[in-house]
Amino acid sequence: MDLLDVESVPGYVASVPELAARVGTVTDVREVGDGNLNLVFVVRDADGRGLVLKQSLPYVRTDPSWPMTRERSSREAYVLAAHQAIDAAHVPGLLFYDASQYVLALEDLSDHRVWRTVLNERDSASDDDVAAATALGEYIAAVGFGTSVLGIGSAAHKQAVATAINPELCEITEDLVLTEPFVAHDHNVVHPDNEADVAELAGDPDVRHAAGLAKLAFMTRAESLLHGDLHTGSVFVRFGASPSIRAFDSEFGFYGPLGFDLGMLWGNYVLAAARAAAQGQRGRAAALLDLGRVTWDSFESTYRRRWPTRQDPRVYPDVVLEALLGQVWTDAVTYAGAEVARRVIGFAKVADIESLPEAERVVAARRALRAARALLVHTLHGGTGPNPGTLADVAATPLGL
Ligand code: SR1
Ligand code: MG
Repeated sequence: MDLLDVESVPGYVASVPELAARVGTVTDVREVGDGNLNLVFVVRDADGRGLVLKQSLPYVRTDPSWPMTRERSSREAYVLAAHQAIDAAHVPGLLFYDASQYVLALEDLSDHRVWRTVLNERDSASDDDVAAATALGEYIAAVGFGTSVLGIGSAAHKQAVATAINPELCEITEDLVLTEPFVAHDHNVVHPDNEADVAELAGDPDVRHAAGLAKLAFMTRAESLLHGDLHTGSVFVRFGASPSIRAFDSEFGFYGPLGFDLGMLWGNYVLAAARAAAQGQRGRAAALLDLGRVTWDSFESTYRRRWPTRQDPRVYPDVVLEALLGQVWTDAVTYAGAEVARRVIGFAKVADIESLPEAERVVAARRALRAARALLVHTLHGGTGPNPGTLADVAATPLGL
């Protein structure tokens, strides 16, 4: 079989016993993939039973001249299964993985929406977003601790680090997030009125210093099995009577520094805040920055709750926990800055900024880049923590708040 399409999906489902057991004759197929990489189909039978099929393309969807390993599907299946075993409430259910066709069958979350889309539609602060930010702090801590050497012990950790190796997709992050925004590169395209803002960022030697340390940590510090791409577009939300928050699309997952996932999320709160501020929603922008504190607080309390269960506690007294949390915070601040910078400058931009009218877009991009710079150099310049209010403390002024 080659790549799936809406015509071939019903036959494919019928031919795979594990899928045919879950849905009857398929009567409705919609292709809903809107990311950079994959085909995604929502599949239903006449009784309304459904599932999602996600198949990797052998190239970048938004740039077919860029080849991409299809093995990323196996890696996503591995990460998802590992995270599901630890914190099933915060990821989509993995129903089946077809390694021969690079197809993941996933729980149908069609009654959820992508959090970034929801955030971009809002014009006032919402307790629902606080609930989402809380849930994600719990998720990051649960899987961060539960996949670490503290959670599973030395031998299992070493085996997992080897199994989860994801060199091609890590290289994309090393390039797109931790290198290209800070150097001249064809992927870097901004509005002419923002070119001086980019030059200001790239011209700061401390920015490159911070990016270099962050990149080395990303490449060498195998702490926890990360989601690896935890931006607000990788989060499904269902608010209301039966709330549900799920981190999806973990194909960039690998063993890396725990602060990376937290930093990605923080960076996207800053981008949402830059949009709100450019739209004149100052109170809402401040509330979006405060989501950084919310996620940190729930991350920290979840992590602390797990600490007494750590493996081999002989040389891990509580002072080690405090140092560990300090390192996570330091990493997160820097990765947040890198994420903001790359989403404004580089290959994978975000609707938060791009969908603004031109004048507001230029202002939002300028302010976001100033916030990115402040975050990148914050710990180099003596910022100490953990400080749960870092986003508000560091990014508010650059964002004009
Ligand atoms: C070529 S992939 C570009 C970006 O899309 C993914 O969602 C990751 O964020 C990656 O950096
Ligand atoms: Mg993705």
